[in-house]
Amino acid sequence: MQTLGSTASSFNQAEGWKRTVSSEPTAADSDFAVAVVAGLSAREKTLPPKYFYDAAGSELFEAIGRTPEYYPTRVETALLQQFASEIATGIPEGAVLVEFGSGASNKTRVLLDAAPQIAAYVPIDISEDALAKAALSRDYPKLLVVPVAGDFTDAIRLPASAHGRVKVGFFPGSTVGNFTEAEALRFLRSVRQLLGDNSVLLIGADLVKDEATLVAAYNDVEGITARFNKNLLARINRELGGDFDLDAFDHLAIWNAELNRIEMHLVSRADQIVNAAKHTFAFKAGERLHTEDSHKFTTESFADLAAQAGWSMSREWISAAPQFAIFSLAPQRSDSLPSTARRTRTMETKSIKVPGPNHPISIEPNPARVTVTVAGRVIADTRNALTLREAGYAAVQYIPQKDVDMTLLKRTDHHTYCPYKGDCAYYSIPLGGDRSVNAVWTYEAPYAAVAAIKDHLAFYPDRVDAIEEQKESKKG
Ligand code: SAH
Ligand code: AVI
Repeated sequence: MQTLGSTASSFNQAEGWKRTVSSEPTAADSDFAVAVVAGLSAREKTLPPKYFYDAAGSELFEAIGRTPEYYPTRVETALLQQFASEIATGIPEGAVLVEFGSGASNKTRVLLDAAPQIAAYVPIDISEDALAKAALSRDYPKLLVVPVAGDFTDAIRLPASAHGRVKVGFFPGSTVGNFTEAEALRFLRSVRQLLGDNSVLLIGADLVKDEATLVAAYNDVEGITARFNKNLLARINRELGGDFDLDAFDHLAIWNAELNRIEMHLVSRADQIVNAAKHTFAFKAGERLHTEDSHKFTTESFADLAAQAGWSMSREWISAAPQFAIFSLAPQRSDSLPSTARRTRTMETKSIKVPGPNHPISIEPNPARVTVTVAGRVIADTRNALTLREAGYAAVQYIPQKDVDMTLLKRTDHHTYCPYKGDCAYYSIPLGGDRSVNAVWTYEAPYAAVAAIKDHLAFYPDRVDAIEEQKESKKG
C-alpha cells in the first residue's frame, strides 16, 4: 500500500500551552500526539475529526450508516443506484477513479458496477484498516487497484499507473462538510490541480433540512454515534497513554443554524484532570471538547464554493427528503478569463424565486440600536437596522450603508447569488485580518420582494468581534 509522507502539523496555541502543558512535544511525537496536546490546551478545546478513524472508528462509522437515523449513507447509496447509469455516461473509457476518504468503498462498488470502463481505482484514506478491509481487487479482478494511505489534505501524488488517464474524482459521504469553508476551498483547489483539465469530480453533499432530522442523525437512540464520538478518547487512551474515563463525558450533537452545521462535542460531566500524551489537562464540569462539524449545503452554496475553487457545476442529482445531493463538477474552462466574464456565464443559468409559504422571508425595522465591532473598533452603529428572517436561517441584521464606516471596508471580487434576493457582493474588513475576509455582504440590486435591503450591509457573526443589539426603544 502506498503511503503519503506525513507533513509536520503546524499549530499556534501559545496561550494554551502555558496554561496546561508541562513540556512541549518533540519532533519525534506523532501528528496525533501533537494535535491532541494542541487541541486540549486551547482555550476552546477541540480535536480534528480525521482522528476518529482508527480501525475501531472506521467500523463505528460503518455501523452509524446502518442506524435508521443516519440517513446520509442510505440516501446517497440509493441515489447512486438510481442514477448510476446516467452518472456512468460522464466517465470516459480507461478512466482512473480517485476516491477521497474511501472508507469501506461500498458506494464505489455501485459506480464500478455501472461503469466497467473504469480501468484503475485509487482509494485514498487515512485509515489503513479501512483500506485493507475494502479489498476490491477480489470482486473486480480486471480493475487495477492502488490504495494510498494518508491524509488527503496533504500533498497527494497519484501512482504512476494513473498517469495519462482521464481522472474522475469521487468524494462521497458529505465528507466535504467536515471541512471549514477555508479548508474546503483549499482542498477543492488542490484536487482541481491533481485531477487536471479534463477531469470530473463527483461529490456527495448533505443538504440543509429540518433540525429534528439533522440532530437525530447525529444522536441515534442506540448510541452508536456517541460511541464513535467517544472513540476519540478511547484512541487517545490506546495510543497516547491517556486515562480518559469515557463515562465521565456526554455525547452532544447540536444544530448551529447560523453556520449551517451539526456540531459534535464531548461534554465533561464533572471537574476532572486527564493525562494524555505526557501532558495534563483540566476539564471543568460542563466544558466542551469540540470534535466535529458537519456542514450542510444548498445547491447554491455548494455551487458557489465549487466556483471559488475553480470548478463549475455540470450536473446535480438530488434525492427526495431527507435530501442529499450528488454533484458532478467540471474544471472551469474560463480560468484565464477575468472574474466578471466568469460571472456572466453563470448568470445565464440563474433562476429567480419568489418567497412564499415554503420559503418565507420577512423584513422588519429593528427598534434596537445595533453596533458591529471588529478588532475593538465600532465599524457600524445604527438605530435603523432591518431584521431579515428567511426560511430556517438565523435572523440577519441589515444595516444602512450610511451607518457603516465604509473607509474600514475593502471591496472584494467575491460574488454569490441568491434566487430570492439576487446578486450579492462582498467586502473584507482589513482590521480583522484573515478572519474578516468577505465578512460583509450586500444586495446592490435586490429582487422586488426584498427591495428594502437595498443600500444595506450585513455581517457574518463569526467574522467580526460582535454584532450587539441594545434593546432600548428608538428615541426621536
Ligand atoms: N466514503 C465513505 C466513508 C466516509 S467516512 C462513505 O461515503 O461512506 C469518511 C472517510 O474519510 C473515512 O474513511 C475516513 O477515514 C476518511 N478521512 C477522514 N479524514 C481524512 C483525511 N484527512 N485524509 C484521508 N482520509 C480521511
Ligand atoms: C464522514 N462524515 C461526513 C460523517 C458526518 O456526517 O459528518 C461523520 C459522522 N459523524 C457523525 N456521524 C457521522
